Amino acid sequence: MAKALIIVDFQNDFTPGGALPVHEGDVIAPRINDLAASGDVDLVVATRDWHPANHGSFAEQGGPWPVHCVAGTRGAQLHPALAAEAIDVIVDKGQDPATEGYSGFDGTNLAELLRERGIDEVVVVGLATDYCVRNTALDALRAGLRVRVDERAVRGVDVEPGDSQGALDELREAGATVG
Ligand code: VGL
Ligand code: ZN
Repeated sequence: MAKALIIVDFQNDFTPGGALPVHEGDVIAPRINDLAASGDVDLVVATRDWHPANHGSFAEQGGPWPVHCVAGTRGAQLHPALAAEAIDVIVDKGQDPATEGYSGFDGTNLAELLRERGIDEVVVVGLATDYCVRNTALDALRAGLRVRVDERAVRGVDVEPGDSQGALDELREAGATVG
């Protein structure tokens, strides 16, 4: 069986200077690149938050977030510090205006892709720990995959202090390895 690295939403809008910046969101780039190049993973997937301009999660639509990651914009592009040549497949998510689309499995072919490639274990990294990393890792567990979250390669929004730590605790309780 095989292992995949899932890089969640490492995009310009989630890093300092972006529309919805995660504190120190950019500092995880070298760690992500190391994991992607380690030879320890058989497949590298990068998800992108890829919203229509009228996405329901945007404040102007009554949602909780500023406009971010609008499909095709600079803010939605993968962060330039990510070693693009290491990425095998890009999975766009959050395209349905009516659902949050936090999980890389939500409304995408990610589960099918992993099944086709014989993946039984995933390492989940990226942004943000308390939203899209959390939801993607929980869905991976529900899909029957072994899940490890690389603690050094994630950062969170922490709308409330401790949200990211809470998400990591929740993931551990749900069966993921966090370390
Ligand atoms: C995310 C908030 C809104 C994430 C995406 O990638 O964690 N967070 N959209
Ligand atoms: Zn979003």
